[in-house]
Amino acid sequence: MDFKEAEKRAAELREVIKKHDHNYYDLDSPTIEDDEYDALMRELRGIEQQFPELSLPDSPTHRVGGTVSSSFEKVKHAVQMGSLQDIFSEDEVRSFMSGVMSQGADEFTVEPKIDGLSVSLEYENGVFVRGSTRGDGFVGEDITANLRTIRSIPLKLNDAPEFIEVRGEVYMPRKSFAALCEEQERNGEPLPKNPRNAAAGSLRQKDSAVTASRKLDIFCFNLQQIRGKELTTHSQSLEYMQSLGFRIIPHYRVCHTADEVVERIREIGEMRRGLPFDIDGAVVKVNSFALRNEIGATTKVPKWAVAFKYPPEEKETTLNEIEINVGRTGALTPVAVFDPVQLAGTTVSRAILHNQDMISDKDIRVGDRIVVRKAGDIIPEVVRSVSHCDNSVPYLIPNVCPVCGAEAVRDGDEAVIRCQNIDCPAQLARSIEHFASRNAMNIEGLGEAIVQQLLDKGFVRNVADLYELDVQTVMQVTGGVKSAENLIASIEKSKKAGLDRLVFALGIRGIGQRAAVLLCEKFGSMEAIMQALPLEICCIDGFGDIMADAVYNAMQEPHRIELIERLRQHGVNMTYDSGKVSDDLAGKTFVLTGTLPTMTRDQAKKLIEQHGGKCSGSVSKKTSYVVAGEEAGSKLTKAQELGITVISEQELLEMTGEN
Ligand code: 0OX
Repeated sequence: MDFKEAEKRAAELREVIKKHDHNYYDLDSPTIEDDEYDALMRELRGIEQQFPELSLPDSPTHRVGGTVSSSFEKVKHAVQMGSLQDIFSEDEVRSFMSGVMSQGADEFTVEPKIDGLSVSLEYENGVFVRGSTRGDGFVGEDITANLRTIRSIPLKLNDAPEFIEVRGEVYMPRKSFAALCEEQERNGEPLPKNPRNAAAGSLRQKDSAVTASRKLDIFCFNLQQIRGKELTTHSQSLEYMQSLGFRIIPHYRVCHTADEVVERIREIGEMRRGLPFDIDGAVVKVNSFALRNEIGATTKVPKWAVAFKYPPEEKETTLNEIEINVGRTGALTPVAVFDPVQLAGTTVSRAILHNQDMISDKDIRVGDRIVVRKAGDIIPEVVRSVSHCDNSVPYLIPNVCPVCGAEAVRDGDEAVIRCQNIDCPAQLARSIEHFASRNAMNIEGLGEAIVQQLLDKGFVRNVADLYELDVQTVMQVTGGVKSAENLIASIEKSKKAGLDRLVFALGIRGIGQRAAVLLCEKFGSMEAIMQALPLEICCIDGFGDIMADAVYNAMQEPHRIELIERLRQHGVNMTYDSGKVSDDLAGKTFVLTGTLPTMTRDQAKKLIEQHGGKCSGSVSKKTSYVVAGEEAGSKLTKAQELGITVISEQELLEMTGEN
């Protein structure tokens, strides 16, 4: 491709990607499969690598990857990013209202208060040039690279003014939070406390690829500065911001009386549990910019706005016990066990206490009356201790492992305390459970109870021992022949599991399923992964230094080397099969459109890739074939315009020798 063609194609791709981002993030109505989206991004990245001049600052490729400098630059905010005065009762709302009304205010907005992190976004001639945290309201930190990874933050505005700065709240949707918790749990990492905390941690990542993986989102709610456009009210500015491409605060309403304002606050409160993100209040603002100026601000907060805080759903109960769980990586996790209470629709009786700092800060002791709630409506947490009982003492996480009695020490500057014994039975049990789990080696029938019995009876000491079990032995723990036979068959079947599953099953810290696939794609075999140097691992897109070091160090541990060798001897698969069948379609790019007679799009895509071909979501001169089914739309028309060969499913099957 020459420069002119590349320039044109890059512009096309940017346009298409932007449209899909808009459909996905702003309209909640995705118009492309994830893998097709990835293919578009890959193509654009390829062009930009070949022609770096085409890597414009507004390109969506800048959303992912790249490492930012080791410390964030400070940013002085031209317009102060004030916080809000909190109020807690309807009486206080009414008194705020009468105060501002006496100064002439007759129009207000009420909007949800998103529980996230305030950021400022600056655009010069429509291009996103800088994003920063609120900091202390006067000086924040430059987190542009990380903010670029949030797809709902426009990198380029439609019909932009000369300069605009908007303020918004970055948050982690409850769904992303639940997924992150699940992943952290699978990887044996500490759980984030709540969506807000998780969003904060994600935004302050040194490696923006990590931010990108966290699926953050934003709502914009304030026009900080603008040059080249006159606006007179807040609601007008929200509409204008929306027209520029910003995702603005939802459910806001313009109200005219104190009754209307109170009513809207109640309505937002009722919506609260059903929203896909956390809110902790409603914000009431004077609508007119001119009046806002007249009313003014204190050094900290504007006097023309207040935040009404909803009481969180909290319950009081008694803390009966603090249990210590020992995880796969030896981390000692204290768990509060309390009298059961109903919260956000379920009965809860346990909550993770995270670490010693949290327990000490809140001075939580066994026997206390405590207040509990659900963070992000999902994860139970202890909010505070209400009262201690007589003779109680401050709680300290033991410095010995409760399971094996070995020393447990605080891990560097992490808050986690870990059991130091690599043969700790609890660590072994958790790591065998992880090895057998559905997303790892998928050994059906090897749950917690069976693993514990196998360990207790001394039948296994590590995962390699599983492959030496026989029906006779297993029967002693399962009780029946049939179940023992099934378990042995399942263990046998796991030998053929994909290498990515095995890499994930090994339980290397920080290496989840996705990272395992990436390692396999890059190195192809266990042997190559074991020999890989941190520098080679680090250049995998999506990997940072920490992950690379974790893999390298894990592969130097003598016990792990021995374990892998034993697994190999037992016939466990050690090579990566990407599913490739032939190279018949190598170098060819296909676009699928319409409904194919027998195959789904995913099946057709898989078939093409198995034969070395590539699939793309959009038709261009680079497309080799368009596979068209019934009701093929604009892609078919475009193929015809560009003179690209259009084939049927039948012809595709013939090309791949499948028919
Ligand atoms: C929120 C939120 C925060 C801008 C001017 C004064 C305070 N978390 O959702 N802040 C503001 O307003 C700022 N509005 C919001 N909706």
